[in-house]
Amino acid sequence: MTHRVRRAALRRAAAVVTVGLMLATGLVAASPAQAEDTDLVVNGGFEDGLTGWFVNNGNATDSATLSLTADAHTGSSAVLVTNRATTGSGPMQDLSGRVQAGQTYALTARIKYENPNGPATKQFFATMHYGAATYTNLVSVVATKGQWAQFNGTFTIPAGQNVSTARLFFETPWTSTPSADPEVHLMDFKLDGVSVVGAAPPPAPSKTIEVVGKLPGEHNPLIGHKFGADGFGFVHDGRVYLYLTNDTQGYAPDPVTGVSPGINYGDINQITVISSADLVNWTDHGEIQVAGPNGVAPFTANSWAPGMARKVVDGEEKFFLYYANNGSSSNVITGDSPLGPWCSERTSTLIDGRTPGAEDVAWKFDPAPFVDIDGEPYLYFGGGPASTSMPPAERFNNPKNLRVIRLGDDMVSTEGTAAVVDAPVAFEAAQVFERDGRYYLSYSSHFGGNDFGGNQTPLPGYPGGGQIGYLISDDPMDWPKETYAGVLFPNQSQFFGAGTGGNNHQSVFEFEGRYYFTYHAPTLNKRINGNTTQGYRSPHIQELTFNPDGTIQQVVGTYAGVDQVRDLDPYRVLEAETFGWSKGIATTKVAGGSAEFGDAAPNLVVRDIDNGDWTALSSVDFGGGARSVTAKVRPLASGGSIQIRLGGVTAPVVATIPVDAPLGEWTELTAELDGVAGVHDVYFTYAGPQGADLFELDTWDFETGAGPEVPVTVSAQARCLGGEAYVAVRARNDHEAPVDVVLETAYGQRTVTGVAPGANAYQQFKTRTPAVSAGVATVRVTAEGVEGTTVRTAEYPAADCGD
Ligand SMILES: [Ca+2]
Ligand SMILES: [Ca+2]
Ligand SMILES: [Ca+2]
Repeated sequence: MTHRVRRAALRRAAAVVTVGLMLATGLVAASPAQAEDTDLVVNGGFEDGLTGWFVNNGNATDSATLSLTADAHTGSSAVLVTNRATTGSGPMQDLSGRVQAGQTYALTARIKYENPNGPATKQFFATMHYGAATYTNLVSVVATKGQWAQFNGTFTIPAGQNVSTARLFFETPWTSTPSADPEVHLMDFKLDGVSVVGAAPPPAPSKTIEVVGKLPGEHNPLIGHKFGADGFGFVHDGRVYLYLTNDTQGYAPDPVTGVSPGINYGDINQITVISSADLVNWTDHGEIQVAGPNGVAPFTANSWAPGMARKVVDGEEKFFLYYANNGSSSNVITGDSPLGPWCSERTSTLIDGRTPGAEDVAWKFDPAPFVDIDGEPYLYFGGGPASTSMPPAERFNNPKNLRVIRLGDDMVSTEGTAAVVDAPVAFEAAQVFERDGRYYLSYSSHFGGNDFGGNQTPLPGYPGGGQIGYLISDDPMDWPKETYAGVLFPNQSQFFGAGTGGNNHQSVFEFEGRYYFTYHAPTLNKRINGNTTQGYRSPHIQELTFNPDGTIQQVVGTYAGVDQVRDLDPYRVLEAETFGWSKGIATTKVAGGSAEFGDAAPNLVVRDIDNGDWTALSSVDFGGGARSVTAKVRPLASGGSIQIRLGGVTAPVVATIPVDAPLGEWTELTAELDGVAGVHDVYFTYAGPQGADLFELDTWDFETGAGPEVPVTVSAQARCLGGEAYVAVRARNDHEAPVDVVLETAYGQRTVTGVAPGANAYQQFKTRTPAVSAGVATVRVTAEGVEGTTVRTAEYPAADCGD
């Protein structure tokens, strides 16, 4: 529904500039139309129990009991309101986000009261509670005792009314001391058939990132379709999991300007999880609803700066996800796997003002667990302003705002007293790893100012503002200032330029014998909005290398990132929400488990697929040859298709999957992939009618079918002729019999039949431009007596033939 509305809105916007075209192509049928009126009340007839309803809680004294009654006006049930404490005590529904200022709505409902000692008639109100304390009576009715009365009226929300919270409830007229005459003011009543009909709610603005946020060939940021900060790397079973503060949660780009208000950490109560077995192709596992009323730990409000640990507790392998409940406390939830499912073993926060040794820590946040090789678990945390009792120079240089405490064997309790981590110029983000029997603690440095004794110059060698420093110790509990070892990463703005400064938060993990350093930088935000960024951060990884004495070589931040540690094996079910690069798509969690990661793991689908959008997998090893690829797809519009290309988004199409199944149903569609062999970047490009939401994608499944192949040697070159760029492609027949060859580039295709053994098929494709960027040519070869097609690719470099 939301989708359809949004599409219609987009079409309306497009109509302004392309009316002529639309008339010419007959698309005018999609002309602007008033959105249809909609009933904005959920379960207004109480046929679905009390879903959507709760007791008005506008004042602390409001209270009542809601239950279902079979004495319904319509259908088989209505709500019965009893034990009313105030005149406002009645059933309420939250209409926030559904009603709009300036709009007129029609309200109907049925109400009945029956108390024998009550008055013969009684007035009731339908009332809206806006924001903190604005109450507006919308419609009233005078009911006759024992009979269903009908609310039937309209109301217009004033144009200037803030409707960011708007809650509808039913009540009796106000009096300050209703308990003086409860039969008149606090009678039980029944309610049924509630409806508020009016303009459909405005669609939520799209959060889809339309730019290519991670450029093909580059490995930072890790993902280009959403944000994520404070990454914590965790290795389990051959995969790297990265847990991230969900910066996308409050991202709300203006539909016209594309600019979002600045990040508001208070909006964030989810943790984003991505994982990879190769450090380039990342799977989006979606968000964990950690905090807030519907969170795993509803007694916390926020979930920032996650940290993850594994431990066998009472013979059971468990996973513990620590997070900051804003600056006030830290907490932990427990998972059966790195992907959940999650539960809370606690009913109050793990680290807070009551934690011994943490009393003086201003911000009891950024919890980073560390389980030593002997199984002893520790938690590092803390940050923020230094104690004002220190002299200014000490507040600046040695603020003593970080802590370490032993965790209980259950991982969800602490033991003993927290010890000070005396990290120079410390601000936040303590994290520990072990290497060769020594412990390394990295942390983020502060930016000076009043919280740290005013602006001062750090002691020689101490970090400047917003850098990552580190300490080396022999004891995970003992961190005097003498363990300080230097700056391991300067501020990210030094590498990524204007708009990328600000805070940082790092982790170090070991994966297959190498050490890696995670950090964040608002580089995707910069690609969307230029140098004026709004604070939305993206995860990055660089390799961490050591000097012979164990100190760390300072990390250089790059868009190139780290090497892909292994090729991707395509011969299994792959989640479509795994990709190395993407453009214009979004993901969403769907019901049911993951085909690749198991029933207990969340499953996502790729959505918001428009003509021209694409996703790509880096370094896929097809080995001796692929036979086919199958997409699990849900068509949303007719005429869509998926093209498979090797090596680039404009490379020749090697296979096409027409998405021509029934709309709205999940279907598996297959295309032949005869002869695609060896290692390639695989691009899935999506095509279909412009302006249509084409389809959703769940999984890919490649089948191997290595058959006999025709031996050929292929090459491609870019060259200049008379100031114009050409792409030349050559295929030599290494087979013992003649072959047919199709040479193809982005600039054309040529078929050469009957190429003799040892001879070449050759074509020079005219680009009709003075310059050509690097690309990939495809060669398809067939021979009599050999089944199928042999497909080979050849890369060519860029050429500039201008001047
Ligand atoms: Ca009913
Ligand atoms: Ca899109
Ligand atoms: Ca999926």
